[in-house]
Amino acid sequence: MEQGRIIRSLSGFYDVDDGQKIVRCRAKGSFRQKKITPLVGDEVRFVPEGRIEEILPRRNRLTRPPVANVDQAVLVFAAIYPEPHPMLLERFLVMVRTQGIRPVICLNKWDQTRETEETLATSLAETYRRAGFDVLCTSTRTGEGIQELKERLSGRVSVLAGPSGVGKSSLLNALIPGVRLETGDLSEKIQRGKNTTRCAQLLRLEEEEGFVADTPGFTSLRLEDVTSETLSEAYPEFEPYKQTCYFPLCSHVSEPDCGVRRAVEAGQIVRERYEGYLALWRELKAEEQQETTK
Ligand SMILES: Nc1nc2c(ncn2[C@@H]2O[C@H](COP(=O)(O)OP(=O)(O)O)[C@@H](O)[C@H]2O)c(=O)[nH]1
Ligand SMILES: [Mg+2]
Ligand SMILES: [Zn+2]
Repeated sequence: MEQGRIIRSLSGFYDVDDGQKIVRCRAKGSFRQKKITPLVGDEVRFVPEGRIEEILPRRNRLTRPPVANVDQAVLVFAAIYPEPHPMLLERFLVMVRTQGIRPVICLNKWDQTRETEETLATSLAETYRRAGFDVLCTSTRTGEGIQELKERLSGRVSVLAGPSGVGKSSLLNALIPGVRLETGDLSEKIQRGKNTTRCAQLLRLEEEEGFVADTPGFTSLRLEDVTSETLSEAYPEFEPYKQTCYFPLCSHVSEPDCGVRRAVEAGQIVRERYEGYLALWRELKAEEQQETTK
């Protein structure tokens, strides 16, 4: 049996790269019964006739976009249009942290902003930088930030994620000489919900010795593998203040004498991040209560 990595998934077929060649495979029949779905990024054992026999243990996985075994996730939004979606960003950061994946925030189409003008994108950049995130402002039109993005991708396996139409495929076209990913006209995309990128695929960065996945866009994201009790683990900046909460199992929502809320008031924790935590905590709590009354 041979071993390789799934680099592309297209309606039931998987292209597996063993380092020398790419073999188009189907998944073994029993995967379907066991509800096992191979993902781009999976290390698999396969037979040369084109059948995946086994998926090796995953380091991590995301459901949206569907990938496994990535080091880093670059969440891409457009600066102005389509308008950035702060709670989608927040959800995505939680999912990424929960899976132990390094997050990078990329605000593309920065050419659409003006230096003097405050926009949602400029305030997001400022907020998330203050919260300690790596935030890049890029443009495939002017080339701004492309070199920085290249540096982040170097030597890592990354995935570009985000809504449709923000420029993920365009960024990869700018980054990787010779690839020509299909990009889409925006008005068509928004009006008809068109997704130019239909499949996830992993591309090799030759000089930088990394891999990067282009993925179809998504606009909603369900929180998985996280509960109201574990949510705060996705907020590493809360960590130093948790020890000063009066209640050992403090949820940092309404308990008295909460160290996290004190730190928010004192400006030591970025308020927008805490508000994001609160919104997601309430959502998880409501879901959990529904589960128990079912
Ligand atoms: N103004 C501007 N438009 C861009 C930029 N990057 C991509 N676009 C345009 O945005 C549209 C969507 O791009 P695409 O790469 O298909 O987005 P994807 O759906 O995220 O892969 C296309 O019309 C691109 O030409 C940019 O940096 N600035
Ligand atoms: Mg695309
Ligand atoms: Zn607390």
